[in-house]
Amino acid sequence: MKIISAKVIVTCPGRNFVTLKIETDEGVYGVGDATLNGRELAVVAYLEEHVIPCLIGRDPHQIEDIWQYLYRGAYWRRGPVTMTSIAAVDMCLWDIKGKVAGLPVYQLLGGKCRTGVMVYGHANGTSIEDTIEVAQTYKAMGYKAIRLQCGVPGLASTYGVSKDKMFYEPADADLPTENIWSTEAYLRVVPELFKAARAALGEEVHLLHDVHHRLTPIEAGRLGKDLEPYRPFWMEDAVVAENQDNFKLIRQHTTTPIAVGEIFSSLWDAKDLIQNQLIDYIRATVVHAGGISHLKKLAAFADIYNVRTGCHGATDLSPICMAAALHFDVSIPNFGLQEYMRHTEETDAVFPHGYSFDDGYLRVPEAPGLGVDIDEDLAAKYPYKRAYLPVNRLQDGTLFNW
Ligand code: CS2
Ligand code: MG
Repeated sequence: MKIISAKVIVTCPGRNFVTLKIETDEGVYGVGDATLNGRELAVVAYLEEHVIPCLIGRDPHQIEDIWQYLYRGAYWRRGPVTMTSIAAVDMCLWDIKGKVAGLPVYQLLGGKCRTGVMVYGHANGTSIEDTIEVAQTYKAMGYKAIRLQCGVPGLASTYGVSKDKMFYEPADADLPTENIWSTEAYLRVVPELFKAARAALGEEVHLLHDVHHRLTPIEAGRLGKDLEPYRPFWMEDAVVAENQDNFKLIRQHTTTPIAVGEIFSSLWDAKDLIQNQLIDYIRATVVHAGGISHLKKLAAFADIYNVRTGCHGATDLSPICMAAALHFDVSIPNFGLQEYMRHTEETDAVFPHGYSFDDGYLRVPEAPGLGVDIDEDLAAKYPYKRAYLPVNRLQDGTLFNW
C-alpha cells in the first residue's frame, strides 16, 4: 500500500478546524486533526510545505517509522506547530490501519481496559449562583464530573466564563481581545464557589477547576489548601509550566490533585513533573502532543509514577481528535478523565462520528479506524476566518498570562 496524495482542509463551522486527509493507492484514506487554536495557518503551511511532499510513496502501515522520520528528520524538534503536524499524520495512519484491518483503532492498541470513558463538562456563569445552576443541569444530564468556572466581581471577563451557556469559544476576535485580571479578587471567589457547589451538588460528583496559568506557586499552594475541604478532583494549570520546579512549591502546601499539560507538545515537557510526582494528571492530548503513538509512550511513562491521564478536549479540538482520544483513553491502564466540551451541531455535521454520550461516559466508536470522517462538501461552505485567543493584562496594564 502506498500514500499517493494528502490534503489539508480548513473549515470554520463557527470556529476554525484544520484537517489532514491522507489517501492511498488502494482507495483507503485516513483523517487527522491538525487544529492549533489561533495559529491554524502555521500548521497548514508546515503540513503542505514540509510534511506532505515527504509522505508521497511511503507505506502508510509504517506508522512508527514515519513518526520518527518527521520528528528526527525535522531537525528543529518539538514545539506546538511541529507536533500538531506530526499528530495529524499519526491519526491518519492509525485510521488507515484500522480500516484495512477492519478493526476500531482501540483494538490495535491492546483492546478495552474499560467499558466507557468518563468525561467532564464545563459549568460556568457570571456568578456563583449561575454557575451552580448550570452545574445542576450537567448533573441532571448524568455527568459524574463537572468543571466549575465563575465570574470574578469587578472583572469584565474571566477565563472560562462564556456568553453562551453550552459552548465556550475563547478565540473570539480578528485581533486579540484584551482581558483584565486580578489575582486577589479571583482568589477570594473560587473557594466560595466550591463551598457553595459542594453544598448544592453533594459529595459524590467530581468537581474540577482550571486556573489557566494565572497564579504564582505560593498562590497556587494557598488556593489548593483553601479548596481541600471541598475535595476537588483536580486544580488545572495552576501556574505556567515552563519551569517545572514551580510545582515543587505547590506540592509542599497542598494535597489538592494537580493537572497540567494541555499546551505540552511532547513527553519532554512533562518528564520531570511525572518522574518527581509533582502532578497527578497529565493533560497532553492527541492533536498537540504528537498523536496516538507519542501519547501512548507518555501514558506508559506516567503509569510508572502513578500519574493518570486527563486529556484536553475543548471545542477547539475537532471531533477527529475526540474520536482518536477515546481510542487512546479506553485502551490505557492509567486513564483518569477526559474533557468533553460538546461541539455544535454545525461542527458535528462537518465531522460525522460514531462516539456517543450516555450517563456521564463517552462510548468509543466501533467502526473500523477512528470512526470519524469529514464531509468535504459541507466543510467547503465554512471558509477560514482568522481568530485570535485573548491576551490578558493586570489592572496596572502589565501583560500577563491568559
Ligand atoms: C481550556 C481550553 O479546556 C480547557 O481546559 O484550557 O478551553 C483552552 O483555553 C483552549 O483550548 C485554548 O484554545
Ligand atoms: Mg485548561
